[in-house]
Amino acid sequence: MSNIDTMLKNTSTNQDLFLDLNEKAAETISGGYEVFTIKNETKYNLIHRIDGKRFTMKPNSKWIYTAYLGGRIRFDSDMRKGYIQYKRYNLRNGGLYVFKDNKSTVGNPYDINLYRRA
Ligand SMILES: [Ca+2]
Ligand SMILES: [Ca+2]
Repeated sequence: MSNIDTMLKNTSTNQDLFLDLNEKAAETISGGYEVFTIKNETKYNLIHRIDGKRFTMKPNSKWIYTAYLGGRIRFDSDMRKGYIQYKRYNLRNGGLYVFKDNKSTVGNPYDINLYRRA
């Protein structure tokens, strides 16, 4: 990997914030619903639930969701069959979230996570 590639990679990583599990405490829902965007930057078809409803998102897709029950997402972050590691986040109105490979877990090249980009 060239230095430029490395720089771009670092820049891109820094723009993605780890989700705050305590966002729930700070959020105020206006108008009774929340609108947020989720992108899938992994190579997987990602199954996830938002407020209990099941969705499957193909790689490179970008969806805008409207959530009426708080915008809580749940997904299996371990892409291996036979391994389930659920993650749950409370998404917020106006947020942009991205599914990406989780590079922080060097021992597991098969896990993904959801990161906040805006
Ligand atoms: Ca799995
Ligand atoms: Ca929410």
